[in-house]
Amino acid sequence: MRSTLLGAALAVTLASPAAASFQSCVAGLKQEAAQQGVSRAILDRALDISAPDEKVLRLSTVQPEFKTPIWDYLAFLVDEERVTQGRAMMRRYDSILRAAERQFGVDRFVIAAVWGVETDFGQEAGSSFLPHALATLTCASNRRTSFWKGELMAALKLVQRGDLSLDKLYGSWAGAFGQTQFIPSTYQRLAVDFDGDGRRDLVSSVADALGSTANYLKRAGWRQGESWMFEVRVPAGYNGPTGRRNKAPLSTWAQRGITRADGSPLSGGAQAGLLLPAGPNGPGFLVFRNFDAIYSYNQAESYALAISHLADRMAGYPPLRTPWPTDDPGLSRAQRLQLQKLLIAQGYDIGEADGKIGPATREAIAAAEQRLGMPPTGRAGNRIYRALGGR
Ligand SMILES: [Ca+2]
Repeated sequence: MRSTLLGAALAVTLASPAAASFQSCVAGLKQEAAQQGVSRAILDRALDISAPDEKVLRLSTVQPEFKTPIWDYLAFLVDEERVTQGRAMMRRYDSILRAAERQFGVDRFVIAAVWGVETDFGQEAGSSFLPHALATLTCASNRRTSFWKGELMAALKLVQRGDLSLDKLYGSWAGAFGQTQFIPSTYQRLAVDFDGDGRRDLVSSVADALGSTANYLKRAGWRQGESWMFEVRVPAGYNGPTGRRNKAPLSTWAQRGITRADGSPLSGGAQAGLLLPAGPNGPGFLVFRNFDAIYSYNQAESYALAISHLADRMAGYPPLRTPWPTDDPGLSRAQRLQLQKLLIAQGYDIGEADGKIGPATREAIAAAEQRLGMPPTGRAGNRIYRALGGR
């Protein structure tokens, strides 16, 4: 009886219109890839799937319900731990970084900062199997399906070409993978074999990953020897031009009352735009053409700020001079982890402490805030951290 019921349930699942249409879509993708030169042997192993990757579907539809303040974002992406580890990694891979800097003309601190922000220097490259993830997005989502299909084809061709074996194709749900998180089409276009073994392996070869990142930034318009960003001091009540694209010579910014962060004057004709990510009362930054090259890596100013600042910190420059306009600053990764442990110790059920602030942690923070008579923000900030005994 039980087995009959189970069998019936299974038959219903397999025959459901959604499952059938997913399978026929995947069969179509296999055929198309075969026509583009990918072998049947690779395709049978890459796309031996009968149902969508549910986790990928879930992640692809999640709306970020919580807007991260810029000071939180920078506090965990550019914490002392990453700066210290980054300096150690830069010493360890010094000859590779210097070779990439020489060949592509891109500053080695920025190359290393991309590596540090993207995967914590190769430690967190993602766990989704790309062919499954990209077939899911092509066949079972209804947004940008031709884009996802192109990425799937590019990933399969990397294997066909001999750059990578299939078992290296693990990355983010959206297809970015390897030590510096290229999507497959970018990989196909811009990856370089920087260790000279004949294959472009951005998963296992640090040299290939760093060389390819330098090549990417060069192609994105990097100008050798020029600055990318520096912090500035903005006059109180400044309401003049801002924005990455609103560039003007440094001499013009000087006329607008802006100085370097230490108060020394600006001069010269180099073109820069002014960013005030937290308004005129927070830190200000002049950003140059090279900042735009970094921006193109991930199309977000906060991201480019994090890379730029991490590069500066690894090069020995100090933390920002102007504090963020908040009385509740952000937490480092170590503090986030500690905050979760404190919540668990107080009986909040948030699963295991992993340092990642998800919905369960935010709910527990809000409950803890409420219990302590604080406004329930659900945000992992310094105030709740201290209130729970963190230091
Ligand atoms: Ca190689």
